[in-house]
Amino acid sequence: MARKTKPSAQDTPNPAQPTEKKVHPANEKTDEMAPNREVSRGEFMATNHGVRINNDQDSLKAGERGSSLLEDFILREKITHFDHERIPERVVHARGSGAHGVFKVYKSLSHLTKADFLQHPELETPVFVRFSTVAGSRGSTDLARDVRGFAVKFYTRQGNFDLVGNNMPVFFIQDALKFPDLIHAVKPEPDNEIPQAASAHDTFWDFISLMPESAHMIMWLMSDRAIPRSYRMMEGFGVHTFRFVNEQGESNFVKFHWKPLLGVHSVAWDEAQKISGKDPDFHRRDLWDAIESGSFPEWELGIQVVPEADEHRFEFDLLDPTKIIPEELVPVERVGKLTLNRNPDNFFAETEQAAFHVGHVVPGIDFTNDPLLQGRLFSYTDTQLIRLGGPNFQEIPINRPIVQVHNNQRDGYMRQTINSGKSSYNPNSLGDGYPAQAPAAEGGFTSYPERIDGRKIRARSKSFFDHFSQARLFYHSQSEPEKNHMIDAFSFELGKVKTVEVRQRMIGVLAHVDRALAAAVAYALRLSVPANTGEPLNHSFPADADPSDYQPIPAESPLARSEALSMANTPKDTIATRKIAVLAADGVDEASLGTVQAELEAEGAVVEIIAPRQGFLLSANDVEIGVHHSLLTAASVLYDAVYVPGGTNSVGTIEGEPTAIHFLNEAFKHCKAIAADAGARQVLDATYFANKLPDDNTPETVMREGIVIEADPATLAMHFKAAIAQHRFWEREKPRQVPA
Ligand code: HDE
Repeated sequence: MARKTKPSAQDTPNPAQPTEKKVHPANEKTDEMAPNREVSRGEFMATNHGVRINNDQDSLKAGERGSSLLEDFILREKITHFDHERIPERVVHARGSGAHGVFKVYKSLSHLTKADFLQHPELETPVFVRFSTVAGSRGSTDLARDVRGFAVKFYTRQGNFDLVGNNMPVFFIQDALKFPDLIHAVKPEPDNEIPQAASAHDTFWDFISLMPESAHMIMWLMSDRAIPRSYRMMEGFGVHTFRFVNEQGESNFVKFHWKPLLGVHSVAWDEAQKISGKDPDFHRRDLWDAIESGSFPEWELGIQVVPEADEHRFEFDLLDPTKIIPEELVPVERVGKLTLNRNPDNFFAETEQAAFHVGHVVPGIDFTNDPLLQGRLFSYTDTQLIRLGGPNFQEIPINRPIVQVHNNQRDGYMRQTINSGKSSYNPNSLGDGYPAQAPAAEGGFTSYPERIDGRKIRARSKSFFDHFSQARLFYHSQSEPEKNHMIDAFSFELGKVKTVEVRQRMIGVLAHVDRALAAAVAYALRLSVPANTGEPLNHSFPADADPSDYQPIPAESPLARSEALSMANTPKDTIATRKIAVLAADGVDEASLGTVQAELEAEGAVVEIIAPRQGFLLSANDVEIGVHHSLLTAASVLYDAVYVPGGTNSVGTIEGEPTAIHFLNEAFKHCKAIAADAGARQVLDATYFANKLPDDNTPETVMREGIVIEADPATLAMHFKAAIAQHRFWEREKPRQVPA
């Protein structure tokens, strides 16, 4: 029989492994950068002074075996440029990934703000977004337990607005003065620079245990939010309370949110650690691949608006960055959509050189007196001066606004703008008074005239001293599996702390959040929960202060739970971009594999075939099927679900492959959806979860167990899709007896 050929993985457009850019949408900003874009295809090589190079293989020498000549400007230039290729990495958020996109508001927000980009539903505002981890170096793993940065630069017609947020809505500290301390504590320890990209060490927990204001943030950091499945599946938060100001000069407080349309999902901690070895670029690759394949990541912009008159309505202070406004108290209104649709052309030029600044605001958006925000307003420009090497970093293509800039700032290293004319000062008459100041009606920025009365004082407002009520609210809002993950996370992190006093002190802090939580962590560390002795909890107070003035004030949140705080309540209605592994070998049943694959791909899932060998496999009916990975280059932790198709020979081979059985065991351990053709049941019988296989295929069983065994491929696909959309079956961990 003649062998039919199905295009191999190498020829098939594979959304997860593109060989060439397919989607390249342009926008006003990417067009504006075009003159800086270099494309060398079809061109000759030249030196930086534009002279064509004839020989890029050999340096200039005195004779074939002679010494190199100083005269060789080609060698000197190339080596010199290379020697200077590196710039300092960001002092925090060094590891990141960026993408271009667009933002559109759903309907005009003119009643709240005069910001132009929030007025016109038909207007597409270009954006550049950078996601990041905080603690690790530029080359560290994406899957560290950490906060994620979520920085958005809007290139608006009124100049750039940067919303420099995180994937958690609160922060560790209340005052910018403590930021260097926090970062010194979490970064690798200074004597041996260990550990990389991890908070699980003594200095971090020493600091945290002495700073009870961090309690709320620590709950978020020990939750699964700190190990996202994808940048595309994280929420984003502006953290601070900002101000909207409308055309009439009226101001409202506003909190910014980003809500991912794919829902909020995480991986398991064991999985995260393994991904860090198998593919440390997991999030970077995931973002890149999704955009290349046209599965554009999307978020809705949400706002919580609080009228000025309600500033003191809450039991917490709106200026305190360790507090959220629970969505039950002020609902999040979804007002627009962000779509990322284009990868950068060059990582360094765009992602690495992107300079975000929380102080980049446009008319209609203004600051509040949050002391953390106020400190940030200084830090972001200052840090670019050292990182990007001088005051002209705003002229780098990725940073410059789409509007032309005219002012009297001049010169400095690497100046790009060629300012014409004699006058570079204001007032001037020689330049006819230009550039002119813009009246507010012409878009000139005017600060909100907030009334300020006060004495100059280095102190903290008493309204910032409830450190535990929202930490408690967060913990109590989690599902049982989420609570278990947090207990495990605390036990892991504190278990890595060598100083027992620090562990013990931290248990004491946790006891103020929830005694059961503290007891569970104490049990794992073989410590006990101390009685509340009234010992000072807060060690962060000024030299001459009375320590008792700086201790937390006990308070209760008016809410027992907030649904929005638990990822268990996230929408679970799509399998788009989920990665499904198919374990198959020669002799696979092509028809059933094809049906299931087509059904999954029709809903946007990415299906990859994993076989004992690379290249292709031959189905039972002699069709060549492209292989994406061999069992050697794949790993279960890189997929969301796994399917074993039928076909006697294929099933026999997979059953006899220990790596394939390990793949399934791990997928089970990490609570993923698993499906097998009824003819492949023997493969599942070879796993450690053989005695946990469901007896039936009813939707209730599938939704409880996440395992489908079925003969009819269409029925199998239907149940499997429902299971994949659930993301993970955390309940499987319940006995917490799953072998490693
Ligand atoms: Fe940052 N932060 N930060 N930060 N931050 C930086 O700026 C700083 C804070 C955030 O992808 C730095 O360009 C201070 C909160 C993101 O390029 C630096 C304080 C939030 C990014 C800096 C904070 C953030 C940064 C380092 C306390 C969430 C990455 C490199 C007062 C709302 C942006 C740089 C990117 C980066 C200072 C606290 C978010 C040093 C002083 C709170 C997403 O300027």
